This record gives sequence, structure tokens and C-alpha cells, in this order.
Amino acid sequence: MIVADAVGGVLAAAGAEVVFGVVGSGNFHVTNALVRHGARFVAARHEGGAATMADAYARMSGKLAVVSVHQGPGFTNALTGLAEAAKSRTPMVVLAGEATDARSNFAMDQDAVARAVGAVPMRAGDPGTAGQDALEAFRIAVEERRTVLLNLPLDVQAAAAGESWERLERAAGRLRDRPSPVPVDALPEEVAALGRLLMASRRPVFVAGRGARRARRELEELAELVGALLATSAVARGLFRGSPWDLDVSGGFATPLAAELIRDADLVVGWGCGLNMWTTRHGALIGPEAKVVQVDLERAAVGRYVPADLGVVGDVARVARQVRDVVEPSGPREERGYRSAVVAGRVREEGRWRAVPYTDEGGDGRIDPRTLTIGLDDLLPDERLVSTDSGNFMGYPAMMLDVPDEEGFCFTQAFQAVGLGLATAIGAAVARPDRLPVAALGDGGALMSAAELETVVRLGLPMLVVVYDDEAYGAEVHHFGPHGHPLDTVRFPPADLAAIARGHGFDAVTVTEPADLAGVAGWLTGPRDRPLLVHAKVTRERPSWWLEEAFRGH
Ligand SMILES: Cc1ncc(C[n+]2csc(CCOP(=O)(O)OP(=O)(O)O)c2C)c(N)n1
Ligand SMILES: [Mg+2]
Repeated sequence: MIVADAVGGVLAAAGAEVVFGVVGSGNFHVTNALVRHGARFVAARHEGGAATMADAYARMSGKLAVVSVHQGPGFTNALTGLAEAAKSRTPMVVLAGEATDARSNFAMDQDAVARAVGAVPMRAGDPGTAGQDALEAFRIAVEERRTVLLNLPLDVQAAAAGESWERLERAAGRLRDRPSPVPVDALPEEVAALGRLLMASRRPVFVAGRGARRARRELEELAELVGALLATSAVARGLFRGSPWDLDVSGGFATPLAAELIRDADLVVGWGCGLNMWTTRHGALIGPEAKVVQVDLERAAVGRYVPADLGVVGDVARVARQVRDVVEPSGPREERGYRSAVVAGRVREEGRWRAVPYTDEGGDGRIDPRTLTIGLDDLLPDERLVSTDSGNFMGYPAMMLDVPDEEGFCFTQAFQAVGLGLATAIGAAVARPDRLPVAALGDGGALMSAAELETVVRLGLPMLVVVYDDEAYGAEVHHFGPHGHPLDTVRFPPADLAAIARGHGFDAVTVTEPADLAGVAGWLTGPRDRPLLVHAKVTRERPSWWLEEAFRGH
């Protein structure tokens, strides 16, 4: 057995189920070994796509993601997706060949580059320990929530493995079957301090982030005792869906009502949530008198973006339970804290962007993106999984396409890169085949990632891809246009995106007015044996509301 076989085999035996990648000579054997041991390989058409697919897969499945790339350019092609994964603390192992001869065209310092994007460089550099090294990479990725680069030097890969397969398999089994880590309890004094703040608060708001994604029940129970309203950051969107106290997303995407209620809070508790400039609108959603608490696994996260009056270090669900045991509810449940019949009524009436009135600006062959999105929201089944790319258009699908829960939204925007949306939707769809995958893209992001349209077709994903086409990098047009700058560098002639999609094997409809959505309805009721691309020519006179908000903050 060669080292490449041992590394691939042991990762599959440890529980790596799906591998995304582009195969070249330097990762051929390791990838095939993964497949031989039961992993599924998903071929992307560009390594950037592979990295983001893996990231989204990990987010939506809660499992480790594996990426497999060729040395040198295969690795550098993956970097934007790796930066996003590393910033988002996605557990991921990237297997990359590594040229060991400095004269090789593929030679480069992969460690330095990995470090530069926040990934952890490791190496299976010795035939006597390579399998163990791979298991250690797996462990660090999962237990420390890190994106790990496992370099596989070419000469070592080809050498005879010095470890016995039986022993490696046993070690992999121990890693696979290890008990889940015991949740971290918070210090009693920090729990008590949070309990006191909650009991003293008259208008508490909980903002749940990525770290709270599996703690809905615990947070709702505590929120009920203290009368807190519930909101999330964008990555945790959908977490409190169905609760009468759900304000949806806090931040640039917040509805006017959510922004008002959060700004008026006297206590904001971030649960597994960085409370960054997006979630707080550059601090503007935190009222001048409001106290701020952050509950986080890491002390370093506390106060990073907004000053915090208290940090509670611990596991979100665990801390919520600890605090529940020290607070004394007062008054009837519907009237506690921030909760009242009036607030409940307002959340019901004004709690969603869909309910905010607007004047349709469509016409002359262009559809208003709000009308488009609301029309799609009406047509699509509830069991959907929405992924968005970045750009001016982003707020429409991110806010007006509702989602059933936090598993219904995949938001790879920690690095704010354009071009990740389609691969995000693919990885999410692989993780959740039970849901209708929806990819919402701008024309810029769609063309940047068009190589993966073929992947959607090849995998047989029943995906709906919606392109908000303004024939421009709209975010830049709206950023610089008002200041009188020339815009030729960010505007493009019309491109027939429907024809491009058909060329890849999609069905496609071009939407220029609401009546054209009949084509989407037809696809939804049909066999959905091909994906559908909706090429929507959208109005482009003004920026979206969230971008206007963002410009105020920059
Ligand atoms: C990889 C990358 N390149 C460039 C940018 C800068 N940028 C931000 S939004 C945007 C325009 C995206 O255009 P499109 O996808 O058509 O969306 P629109 O803004 O037009 O709605 C650009 C170029 C970025 N964030 N990421
Ligand atoms: Mg555009």
C-alpha cells in the first residue's frame, strides 16, 4: 500500500463521506482511495467551486468536508473558497499534492499561502506517520473547527506506507466513534451576571449567530422566561421561524420593524454571534443606553466588534440552560420583558420584508427585483434551501424568499466574495437532497462561476438558479455613480444567460415581466429532471435598500 492509499483510506474510515475536487496527477491516488473506501467524489469544474461546495456541504450537513486538489495551481485556484471557509470556522480538510522538487513548475510555498488565508497547514511528510497525520488533520478540523491544508508531498505519496492498515483502521474507528465533546459550561459568576442583567432588563433582544444554530429550543425557553425578542445574524437566518417573537435577521437585512425594536432594546445578547458591523449596522442597531452581552465559545470573540458589558464563555445551548436555572420569571408569559400583545401584533403585521409596501418600478422589459422575488416566494415549495451570491441584488433573495428554518439558508459571505453563490447551492444541495435548492446570483457572479453550471446538470440536481441581471456590477455602479465617476468599467452589454444555461443542459426562462413567471410555475409542476435557470432582467435605476444602508456605514 502506498501512502496516498493510506491517507485516502483512513480519512474515509474516519467518517469523511463526501469529497469535492478537481483531480490531477498529484491527488489522483488519494482521491481514488477515498472513493474505494466508500466516500462519494463530486467533481467540480474549478477548484474554487470545489472549496465552496465543500464549505456549504459542511455547513448544511454538520459534517466534515474534504476537498481534493492538484499541487500548485490546483491549490491556488481553491483559495477564495478556503478563505471563506477559514473565516467561517468550517471544519474542512484540504488534500493537496505538493511538489517537492523546487524546479517543478508546480513548486510554491503552500504552507505560507494557507496561513495567509487563515487555514492551518499540515503535512503527511513521512511514510511512517502519514496515516496518523491525516487523522490528526481530521481531528483538528472537526474539534477546533478549522480549515486544514494537508500537504501531500509527491515523493511521500508514492512511497510504501510504513503503518499497518489494521492499526490505522482502528485509529480511524476510534476517531469516528468518539463521544461528542462535553459542552463547555460557563463560569457560575458569568452565568449569574447574565441572569441579573436579564432580570433587570425591560426590553431584551437575543441575536443568535452561527454558534447558536442547533440551540433553538434552549434559547426559546430562556427567552420566554425573560421576555426576549428573537433575531439572528444572516448566517443563522430561519433559526426562530414560526415563533411569534421572531424578528428575522438583525443588521443590513433587518426590516424597519426589526431595526426599530433592536435599536430600542436595553439589552442585546449575542449568542454564538460576533455582533459584527453587518449584524449591528456598524453599531447603529445598539442603542446608546443598551447593555451588550456576548455568549461565545471563545473569549477572544467577546467585544471584538462592539464593546461588550459582559462576556460569557461557553456552549450556547449549555449556557442558556444554566441561565434558565438562575432567572425568576415575573408576570404572565405574554407580557414579560419586551413581549406584549402590541409587539406581537406588529411582528405579525410588519415582521417581514414582504409586508413592507413598495412601488413597483418594472416596465420596458425589466422586472422589479422585489416583484420577481415575491413572485418566486409564492411559487416555491416551503421545503427549500436558498443560497445567495454577493452583490447589490443579494438582499432581495436573502430577505424576500422565506426559509423554513436555519437549514434553509446557506450564506457564504464571511469573505464577501462575488462568485461563490452557485457552488454554495451545489454543496448545500448535496447535503440536503430533500430540499429544493435555490441559487440566487447576480449576472456578475453567475458569469464568474458559470463553469459549475455543468456540475449542476451532471449531478442531476433539481436546482432553481435565479440570475438578477442588471448587466453590470451593480454594487459598484450604485457605489460610484452618484459621485459622477465614469462607469464603463463596471457595465456590460447584454448577455444571453438563458442560452448559456441551455448550452450546459439547463432549462431556462427569461423573465422581463411578472407574467413570465408562468415558466417557473410550469417547471415546478413538471418532473424537474433538469435544473432551471431564471434569467431575470431586473430594473437597475437604484441600489437595493441594504446597499444604501451599507454605504452609510463605509
Ligand atoms: C471576488 C470578488 N471580486 C470583486 C468584488 C467586488 N464586487 C462586489 S459586488 C460586485 C458586483 C457583482 O455584480 P453582480 O453579481 O452582477 O451583482 P450586482 O451587484 O450587479 O447585483 C463586485 C465586482 C468582490 N466582492 N469579490
Ligand atoms: Mg449585476
